[in-house]
Amino acid sequence: MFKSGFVSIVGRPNVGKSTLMNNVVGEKIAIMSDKPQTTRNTIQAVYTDENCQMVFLDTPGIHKPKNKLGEFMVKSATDAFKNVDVVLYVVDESKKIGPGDRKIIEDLRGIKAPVVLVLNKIDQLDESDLFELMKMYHVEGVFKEIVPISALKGRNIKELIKVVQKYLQEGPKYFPDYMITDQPERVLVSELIREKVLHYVHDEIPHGVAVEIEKMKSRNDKQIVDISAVIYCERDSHKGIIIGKNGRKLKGIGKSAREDIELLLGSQINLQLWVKVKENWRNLQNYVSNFGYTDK
Ligand SMILES: Nc1nc2c(ncn2[C@@H]2O[C@H](COP(=O)(O)OP(=O)(O)O)[C@@H](O)[C@H]2O)c(=O)[nH]1
Ligand SMILES: [Mg+2]
Repeated sequence: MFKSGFVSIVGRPNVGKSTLMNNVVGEKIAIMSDKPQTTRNTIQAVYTDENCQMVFLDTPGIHKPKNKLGEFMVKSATDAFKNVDVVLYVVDESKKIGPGDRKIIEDLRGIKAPVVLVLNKIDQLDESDLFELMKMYHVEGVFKEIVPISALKGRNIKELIKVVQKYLQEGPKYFPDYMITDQPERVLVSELIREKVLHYVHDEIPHGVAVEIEKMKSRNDKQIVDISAVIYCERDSHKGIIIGKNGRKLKGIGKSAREDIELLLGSQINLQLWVKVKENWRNLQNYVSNFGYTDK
């Protein structure tokens, strides 16, 4: 019997949802960073083996929205509670259930799909802490199972797959074997660039960064793809920081983005980056939509 289904990955920002999804499918589909709210869209990644197919939905972290972009992100995340076969609720090694998690747990009580608690970052826990945490979540009475993992170190991922498989029904193969994501190449490329920007900048700048691919075209004669992209930020001062002294930071961003994009596309890349300012874009609906943060 072949089983299949949709599995959403939900939880607060920064608990490791994207890292988990990437580890499951073995490719970098969703960008990761130590900044909260890195993921802005719901991203699908497909895991297929001989017995089952799971379509994972990586969602933006659930938080209090402060602008139109935030509203879109939280809506995408909470929509992922509905019409799925299994929900993976990811938490990290925090010792207490804070108000953010409390709200999510209460929402999860009302849903139909089975909820599996994924306790991530166990590489940062000793055994007695792990036991205490499992007990703390167990008494909530919401979770069908509790699976401790380390998404970063790849620990216990296979066991997690087995647990999810248990809760799936017989079903079709929705996607061909070779397909691992619904994200178009252009989007993956712009996300990789955004990831590098996040890596290089701090404070409030990352939240106001968006990347738009203006051109992406392979040359006929050679195995080279020309890409030009604009990094948008919200202030002139931010633009200066992203470019850096003598353009050094932008060069660093370009170099590491190019390396990742070459791995992704398997060809040589000629990458041109520009930085532009669009004040307050996160509150301007047309910009939020233009940057791809829109219901499909
Ligand atoms: N130590 C440790 N760090 C992790 C683990 N999983 C994720 N992280 C880190 O947590 C941060 C947030 O990860 P990310 O996947 O972007 O979280 P998301 O916001 O929930 O999608 C990154 O710096 C990851 O490297 C883990 O298992 N152990
Ligand atoms: Mg994420």
